[in-house]
Amino acid sequence: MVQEIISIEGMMCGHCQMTVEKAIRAVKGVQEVKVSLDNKQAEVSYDPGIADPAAIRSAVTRAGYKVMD
Ligand SMILES: [Cu+2]
Repeated sequence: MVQEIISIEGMMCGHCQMTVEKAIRAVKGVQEVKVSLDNKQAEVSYDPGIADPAAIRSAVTRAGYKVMD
């Protein structure tokens, strides 16, 4: 399992936080997601054999938010 922290821009409220969390959780291979509105980041644990970091980032983008790294 790989753990990664992704910086995300554009989250304004708890709804945004939930939207991002859901979007990342829907990526195949993602085990655990914790999105922090205050820190503007997502802590993601995933199986690197199944999920790839690009898929996680594009899920955030597709949800309407911006990945900062
Ligand atoms: Cu919001």
